[in-house]
Amino acid sequence: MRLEKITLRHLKMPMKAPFTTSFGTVDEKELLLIEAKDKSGITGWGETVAFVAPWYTEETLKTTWHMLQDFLIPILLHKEIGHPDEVTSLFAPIRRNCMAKASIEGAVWDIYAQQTKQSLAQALGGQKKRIEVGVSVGIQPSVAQLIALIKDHIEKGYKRVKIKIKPGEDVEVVRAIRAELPNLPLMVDANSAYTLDDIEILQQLDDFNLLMIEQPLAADDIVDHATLQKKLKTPICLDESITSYEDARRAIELGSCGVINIKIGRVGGLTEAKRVHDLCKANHIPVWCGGMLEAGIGRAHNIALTSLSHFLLPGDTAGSSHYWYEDIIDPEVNVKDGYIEVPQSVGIGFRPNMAVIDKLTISKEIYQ
Ligand code: OSB
Ligand code: MG
Repeated sequence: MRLEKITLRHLKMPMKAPFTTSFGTVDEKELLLIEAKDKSGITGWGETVAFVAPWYTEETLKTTWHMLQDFLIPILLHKEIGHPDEVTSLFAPIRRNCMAKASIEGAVWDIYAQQTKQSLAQALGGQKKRIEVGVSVGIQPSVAQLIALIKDHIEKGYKRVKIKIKPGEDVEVVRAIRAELPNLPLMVDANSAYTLDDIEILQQLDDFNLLMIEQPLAADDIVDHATLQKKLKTPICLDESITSYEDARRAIELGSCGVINIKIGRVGGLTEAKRVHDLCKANHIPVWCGGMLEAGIGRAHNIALTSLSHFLLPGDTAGSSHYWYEDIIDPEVNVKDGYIEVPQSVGIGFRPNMAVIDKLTISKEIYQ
């Protein structure tokens, strides 16, 4: 393939409910959509997952735009590409900026899948016809509201619930949930809000039969996570700490985690995500697909990735209507009885809804 025209759109999407973690609140999602056109006329789509502020990782919406415009698009435009894996090598001289890289690499994978007349899931080697879905619930104003929300999600069929914790809103919150829902598949995500000084709090969480504790310690620290994992029965799941295959290899070698959450944007693309998946499979470390409050294009990529065999646990891949009044794809992502059907049509299996996209676009730039 040879990319001849790339359109970047900056979208602002109102969210149905604000999402609060240990580091802040998102109440409106901004994202970039990448529309890449191949010389054969096939169009592929990608989505950036960086937030406006750099609290989850160092990338922001503006840094992803800068990287795309000044480095990544010039590398790919008018270059002959045989297979999407080549994009990872072409981007290798550029350090990190994983979310920027992943967004355009995703569009290349979409084009490749269409050219080879496969679904994106098939192109990645995914076999599953449907995937299990969990839900991530942000920090709520009260424990009563949190429990009501969790019950609502269970009724909708979600297979597991993840809640966000932070110092002061942890053990007692989990205790209150467990008192009412003793058998709920439950996990917690701290987004790096703790240090080893908090070990006693984290050890108390061991008593609640949690599926895992996600990213309790610093994003760049797999050493302290290894120390902590030795003192906990509950598996640690790494999120922020794993930005590549090499990070995953080192974390597994050190014993820093029992589970890894894979996010396409965090590891720099589908090719790298698949490598992390394969490594975890070889090492018997279960993986699941994380979420970044994606709109439909990003969601479609997550679904395709989750069709790979070693995604053994439900992901943060809730349906479109969980986040959006109106999603940017047609049909929208639908969760039924806790499952999403993996589309079998060519490419990502969802059509971009141009009317909604145009309505939400606040600026647009064309590169050719
Ligand atoms: O840590 O997994 C996370 C949302 C924003 C940033 C980081 C995280 C999350 C979530 C929500 O947990 C996942 C989703 O529903 O998309
Ligand atoms: Mg997380």
